[in-house]
Amino acid sequence: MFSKKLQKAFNDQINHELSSSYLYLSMAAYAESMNLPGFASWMKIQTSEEKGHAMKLYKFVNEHGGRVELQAIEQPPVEFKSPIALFEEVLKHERKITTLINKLYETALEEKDYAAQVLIHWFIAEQVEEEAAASEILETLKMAGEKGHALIMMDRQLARRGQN
Ligand code: OFO
Repeated sequence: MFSKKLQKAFNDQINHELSSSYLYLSMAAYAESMNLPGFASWMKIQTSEEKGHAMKLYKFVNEHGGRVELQAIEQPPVEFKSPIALFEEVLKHERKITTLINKLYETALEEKDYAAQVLIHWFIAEQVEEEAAASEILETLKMAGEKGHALIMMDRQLARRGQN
């Protein structure tokens, strides 16, 4: 039995994942405006992944006898101060999502919904990867700098995401 409380929490999480997708698309647009095609490509792949996360939850809600109810998506930020600030924002955002996923898991525990718990395990592991990827890029950017040659090299490196 899919409790109303957990169903609402799942619908909220669908919204958070779609909002993430929208945020990364806005970050891609910023990168395009800065002539950083590699950064833009990385963000566009992230956009698709977030949509995939939302759809994983969507599928589960339907299969679990629930009802998907989509909610409004807030306007994401349009401007970012620099490529470093961009990835600081990515890391901050993913940490926020991790907290939300953990809360979703706590609700599934309270509601004794074992199927939901199994699904959320996947998201818990995914968040570890999401935070690690953002943190690694951020640290490299801070070390190498975000100007001239270093920025071009970083842009090329980010362009390789999804190619191997
Ligand atoms: Fe869906 O993991 Fe990022 O936000």
